[in-house]
Order: sequence, then C-alpha cells, then structure tokens
Amino acid sequence: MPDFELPSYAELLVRQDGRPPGTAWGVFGDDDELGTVNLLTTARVLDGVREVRRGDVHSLNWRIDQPSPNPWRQPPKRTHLSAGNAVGRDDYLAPFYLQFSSQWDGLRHVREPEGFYNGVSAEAVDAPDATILGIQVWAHHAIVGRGVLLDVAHYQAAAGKPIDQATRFEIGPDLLDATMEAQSVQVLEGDVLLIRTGWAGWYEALSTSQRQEALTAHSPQPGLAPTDETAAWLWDHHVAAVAADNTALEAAPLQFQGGRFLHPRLIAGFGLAIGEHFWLDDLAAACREEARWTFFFTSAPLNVPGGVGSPPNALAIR
Ligand code: UVW
Repeated sequence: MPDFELPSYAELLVRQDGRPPGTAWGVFGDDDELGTVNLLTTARVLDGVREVRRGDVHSLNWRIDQPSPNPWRQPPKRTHLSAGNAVGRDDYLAPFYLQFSSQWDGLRHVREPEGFYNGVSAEAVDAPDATILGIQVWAHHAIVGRGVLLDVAHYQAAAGKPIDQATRFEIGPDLLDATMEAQSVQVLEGDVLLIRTGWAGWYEALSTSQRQEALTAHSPQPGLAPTDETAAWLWDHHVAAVAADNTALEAAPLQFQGGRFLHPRLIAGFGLAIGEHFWLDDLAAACREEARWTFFFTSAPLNVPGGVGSPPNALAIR
C-alpha cells in the first residue's frame, strides 16, 4: 500500500522546489496521473466496506439527460434502433457530452496558468491521440472507498435558514465544519466527500418553463465558496474526491476573475477528483433516518482513453 507524505496547504503555499505555490504537484510522484485518487488504497476500500450494515444501495446518478436545458452542453438524445421482427434492439446517445449530467471532472478539464495537474502542458494534453491525465486512469483504478455526506441543505433548513436555491449561496469551511458537528461525523483522510446543497432536488421539482430560467450561464446556485480557505479545507482534510448535487461544485455564477475560481486550484493544483450533478437526495433521506452519514462509495468512470470527464456510475451502499 503506497504511503504519501501529505504536506499541509500552508506548506504547499511556500514550497521551495520550483513548483507553483499552492499546488500538490509532485506529492504523489513526478509522473503521477491519479492525483488524490491515490489516497484510495486497499485499506481505504476495506474501510468503506466496513460501513455496509443494512445492504441498502443508493444510486447517485441523475437522469442522463438532466439538468436540461443546460447552457454549457447539449443534452443527449437516445435513439432507439428498432429491427422489426429481429430478436435484438440497440440504441445510442448523441451527442454524448461526458460531463453533461452526473459527472466527474477529470484532470484534463482545466489548467492553472502554469499547466495541467503535475505540470503537464496544454500541448501534451491537446496532442492528437494524447491520453495523458485522461479519465481512463481513474477508470482503471476506480473510485472506491469510504463516503461521507455533508447535508448542508438540511443543516441550514434545520437551523431555520433554508438555502434559497435561486440565489448564490457560498458554502465555506465554517459551514462545512458546522454541518460535520451537527451530524457528529468526521471527514477523514482518503474519504470521498459528498456535499448536498439541495439544488438538484429543487430543480427536479420545477416545471419545464421554470427550468428554462433556473439554469442559465448566469443563474445563481449554492455551492462551495471559491476561496483559498475552501481550497485549504479540502486539501487539509485530504479528501480523495469531492462531489456535490449542483452544477459546478462551487457557487454559481462562476467567478473567473480575481482568483475566485476554484476549479483550477482543485483539479489542476491538487489533482482532486471533483463531481457535479450527483443525485444525493435519496441517500440523504436514508442517512437522516439512521443519523448515520457514512457509507461504502463506489464509482466506475467510463474507460475512455484521454477522456476529460465521465459519468460516475456511482453508488452508496449502507
Ligand atoms: C460547468 O458546467 C459550469 O462546470 P463544469 O465545466 O465543471 O462541468
């Protein structure tokens, strides 16, 4: 089982080895392509298995064509291939954006000014037939371990301050800590952290016409606060992956300017697997009922060589 020396975020900020401050480049090896998924060792898989008590299985995958309409990508349309009296039937999805519905953003998704994760250049990522940092690396390893759900939406509602899903509501370290405390759960090194904002469930309840306005390039959503403090919290808890039920994990609209954009810091800087549009409401209801917020988490990303992202095919088993 590999063991890694995991520096603190404060240490990453003052690194003296020529690598960009605030990045985890080199922490998992100079040629590493797994990023924080390295933390999902065989021991962590067994930690996850030990969370199974009842045999309840919860799919974390939203409908493949939701949320739609979507300003960022076209929804997939399923074509049914009928064959008259023949025995078999086929079908296909097109277009099939790998980051449409529930998804992992892989390590080819975004870069820092200095490069993609571990200093890989844009030229190397964009080269024809290149697969470096592709989702196939996570597909081979799989994303399996102990999962923890922080139900921030429920925490806020129980405190009499329900999140208005039609607003930009930033979830920072204080709120993550408060939710952990209220749920009496700890986020441990190597955990797969799921954060419920309540957005996907709110969206599901909207009418078709309301959905047109609920998800535009400028519509607000709750999500992680795009700050250094949030990046530090995620790194210092050494989560293997983090996913939420909103569009971008971080609060929307995204703030591309002024260093307030979390994606590059997490994906390119840390090599962190981030998930979006996960379906968390059913799992959250089960966790609440039992007041137990941990589970066995499994995800088998698609084996797409060079893939930028993938549906997660994620399950929580309790
Ligand atoms: C959005 O679609 C806004 O986020 P991502 O590109 O990370 O999926």
